[in-house]
Amino acid sequence: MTLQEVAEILDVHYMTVYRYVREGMLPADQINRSWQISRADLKEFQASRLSSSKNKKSISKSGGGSIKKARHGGRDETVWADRVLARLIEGDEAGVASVINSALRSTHNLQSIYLDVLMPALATIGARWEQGKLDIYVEHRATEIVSRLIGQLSSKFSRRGVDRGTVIIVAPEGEQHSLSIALTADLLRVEGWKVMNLGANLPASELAKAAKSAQNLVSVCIATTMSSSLQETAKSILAVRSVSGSKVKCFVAGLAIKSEDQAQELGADLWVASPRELIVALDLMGQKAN
Ligand code: B12
Repeated sequence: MTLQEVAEILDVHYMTVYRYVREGMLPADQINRSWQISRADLKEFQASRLSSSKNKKSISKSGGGSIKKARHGGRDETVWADRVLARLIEGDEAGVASVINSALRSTHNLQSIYLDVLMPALATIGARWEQGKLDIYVEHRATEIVSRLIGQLSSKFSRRGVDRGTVIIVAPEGEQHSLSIALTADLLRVEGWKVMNLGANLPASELAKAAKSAQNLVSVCIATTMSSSLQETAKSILAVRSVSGSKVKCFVAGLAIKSEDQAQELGADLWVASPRELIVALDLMGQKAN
């Protein structure tokens, strides 16, 4: 069964089913681009949910093969992320590039390099800086290294041919975190979307102009890291709606967004907790439209 079919049975949003899969609670196999869930696994999942109020534990398929397949960011990626982290803290740009190139040779794709290697390294740097274990300049230097590196990497993975529609990706006024947008933009381009990356700190009125000018606009994704920017996020969504109506789906993402309810309060159609979820959500939207 597809994520949508399972969502109907469980009476939840399909992104919630996707989250169950990502978190290893519901075994699934990825066939071509779509996730497939067996009826037996769904039955087992439903049974475990019934008893989970008493005993909250996730199910695992005997042998565990499918769960492993459905998960990203395994032990391998952790090792690469640790290597990248060490080089980033040293400010060794050539060293970071060399570790990334080795990781790429060992079957990692761009998505895995960005999300399972670079992103955890950045998160650790952010956490150490927050704990006062790392100087601000080290964090800034690491950010600059990663920005330059993704610029080089993305050109290696550029895709030619007919695009699947335009996706705008942006962070609202007041927000300086643009790296996650750049990473996500690259990953969407690899998936065949035409991406208009508007970067960070964009006023809502300018976003509306961009949305109006975009050809075949499918979706706008607004990334918010700081909770102080949430009001601007809501304004941005309103601005998009004022020029595009409801045909363009508005997604929200980023550390400041914690739930689907919050996303709806902001006026969004959907919350995507990670770039991978955005990719899946756009795929599912495309499948529905066809
Ligand atoms: C780099 C960085 C900066 C750089 C940004 C440069 C740039 N060009 O982007 C600079 C130095 C400018 C900066 C500034 C600040 N930062 Co800062 N920063 C970071 C850092 C180290 C990495 C951010 C990043 O790009 N991560 C990569 C992304 C992809 O990972 P992620 O944020 O965890 O995202 C996950 C989800 O939220 C989601 N997601 C996030 N963005 C998007 C976007 C899309 C489209 C999608 C689909 C999904 C998605 O996907 C990820 C999960 O898969 C983080 C640490 C961290 N945890 O990441 C702190 C961090 C985000 N910063 C933080 C803070 C506090 C600040 C400052 C207030 C510091 C200060 N006192 O000045 C300012 C705020 C400036 C502002 N007004 O925006 C906090 C935020 C805490 C919070 N949410 O309340 C963090 C978490 C550090 C920490 N541990 O305290 N920062």
